[in-house]
Amino acid sequence: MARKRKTPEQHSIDPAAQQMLIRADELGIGTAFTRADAMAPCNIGSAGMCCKICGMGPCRLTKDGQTGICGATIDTIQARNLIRAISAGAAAHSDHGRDMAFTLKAVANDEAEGYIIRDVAKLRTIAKLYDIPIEGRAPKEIANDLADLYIAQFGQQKGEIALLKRAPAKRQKVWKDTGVVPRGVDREVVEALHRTHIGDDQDPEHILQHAVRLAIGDGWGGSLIATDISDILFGTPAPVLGQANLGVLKENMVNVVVHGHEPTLSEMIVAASQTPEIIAYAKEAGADGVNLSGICCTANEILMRQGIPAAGNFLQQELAILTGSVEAMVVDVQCIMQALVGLAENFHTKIITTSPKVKIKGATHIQFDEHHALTIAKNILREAIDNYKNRGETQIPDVREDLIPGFSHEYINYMLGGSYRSSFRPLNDAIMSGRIRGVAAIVGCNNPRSQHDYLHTHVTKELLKQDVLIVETGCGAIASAKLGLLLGEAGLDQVGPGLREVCETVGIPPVLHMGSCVDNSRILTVLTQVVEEGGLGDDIDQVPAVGLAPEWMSEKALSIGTYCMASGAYVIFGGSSPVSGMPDRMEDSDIVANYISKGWEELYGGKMEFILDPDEMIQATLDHIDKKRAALGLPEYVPDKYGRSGDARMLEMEELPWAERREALYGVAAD
Ligand code: NFS
Repeated sequence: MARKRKTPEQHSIDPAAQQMLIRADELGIGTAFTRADAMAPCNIGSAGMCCKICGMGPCRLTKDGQTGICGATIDTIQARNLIRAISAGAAAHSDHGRDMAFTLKAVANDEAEGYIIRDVAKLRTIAKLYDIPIEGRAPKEIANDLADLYIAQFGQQKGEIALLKRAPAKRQKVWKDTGVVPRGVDREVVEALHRTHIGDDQDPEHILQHAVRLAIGDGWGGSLIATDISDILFGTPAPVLGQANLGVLKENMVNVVVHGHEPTLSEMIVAASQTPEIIAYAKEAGADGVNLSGICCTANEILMRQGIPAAGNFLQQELAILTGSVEAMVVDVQCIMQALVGLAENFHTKIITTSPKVKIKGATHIQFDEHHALTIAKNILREAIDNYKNRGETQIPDVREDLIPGFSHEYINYMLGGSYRSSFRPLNDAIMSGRIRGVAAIVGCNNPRSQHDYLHTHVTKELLKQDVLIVETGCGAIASAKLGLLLGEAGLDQVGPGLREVCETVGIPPVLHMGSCVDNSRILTVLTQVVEEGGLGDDIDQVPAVGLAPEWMSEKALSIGTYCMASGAYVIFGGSSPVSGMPDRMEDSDIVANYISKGWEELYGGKMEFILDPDEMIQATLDHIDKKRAALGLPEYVPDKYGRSGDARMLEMEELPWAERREALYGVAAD
């Protein structure tokens, strides 16, 4: 039976996406949206009940009590599938971190054309954490030592990853006591693969304990390394004005879309696009210049540092090409759909792969090498400019939103008190008083199995009404950006009164864009600083905070969820659960689903759950926040307690005659 096709409105809440889906239909071109309609997910595999780790299978377990040919139970199979997904995610983030560390090493040794150390202050701050001498030394000398230390974290065999000491002291003890301290980033990933080979570790809880260990190696290892070095080389983000959605593509310019994850190449393309020779070359080709934009986390990296617009999130990569206006889509690693190449054949767009790790049949490969980055970036741009003359009919949706990204933890610290009194005190105080009920991190992907951007933005909007401060990264952040929630003024009318007051006083949007997915490590740092500031417990699991990935789909998201859980957070995934198991099985006998929730909570104070219904997700978030508030002895959250001071009150008062205003403000009776 043919599956029912969804309408563009059912596929996405984004009007730009809807417009491109209509165009795709008219042109008879398929996209991930229509392919998802046509392809029913395998309900055995999606619930984690299929084992294909050896040649006797695949064994598909569909009845309670059934085992694989080797005798593996459904719980063992689910645990093995889950840890393999988490290790692939951790490997992707961490390999990104490794490449950043090698780039830092090359920059320190004058071997990386075009790069400089932009944030010397951060370099010194980070180096000091590991007792690398900084006084009287040149930045490159310090960078060389830091690069060596960071490179060593990947191949380290014994001991513990050096960055773990940046977690709260109590958390480090939890990890030691539960035996999940990662020794080296690579070692834990390799061990996960070994343990899940046929005939190895078969105790689901023991397998999953290692999942925690390897995920900590991602969050507090590979990802944190990636974020640190990106900031050192390209600058620690601070608020800038940016734009998001397909309407950032321009008719009269050569459109180059950078897509993927690593900032090393994209930062150089930004630099190259602004050189006089490239601008002149574009003008010779009849364009007004080169217009850069991004997709996925590459977009986030250059958006928050340079204000380069984001053309969209994960599900918009094909839609950008459907505008007919993209001369080149330059991709590096991760979240790149193979379908791009076939889709681009309908237009003039060139898909240019650049990573030695990623090639796609039919794409043009121009290999990136950080030693000659600027030259390669210029070559890529020339290739795009040469393609401008081949552009056919275009249709660029006139849809874009302004946003202010760039909330690194350094900037959050600064914005709360300025240069002299920078601290997390005001944030902690606002949470303690109940002006801010709690904090939610809403992160992760898009997934065509659910309506594009709906879950992200629905959950975000509802939590804002409840005075929950939101931080976002990845494709979730781009979803909110497109709705205008990342702009102070634009978002505030949709926000609870207490949170609104804080945002108005500090001058921030109610949703803080903290960067790409590897930058979820920034959230760990913020939570640690909140703990160290005092008043909200002495470990992350006591902070009234929840992490959500409402539209997750990638293995990286599972790794992020696991390390956030291991750090003490309650993590909620939307969509289907990879460990949901057999539908008719008694809930209590779902060993893996129970273990990652209740079992992990006992051990780490955090837990991981998959919740399909968005309103249940919201309720679970609020319940958890309120539970944590109560455990800290904080006053119960009262929705309308605040909101009578600050800008809102001043605006109302402007309406009053002076005598009445004076009375209201200072309690001095009118004469
Ligand atoms: Ni994160 Fe960033 Fe987006 Fe998902 Fe992919 S881009 S690393 S994995 S799809 S959020």
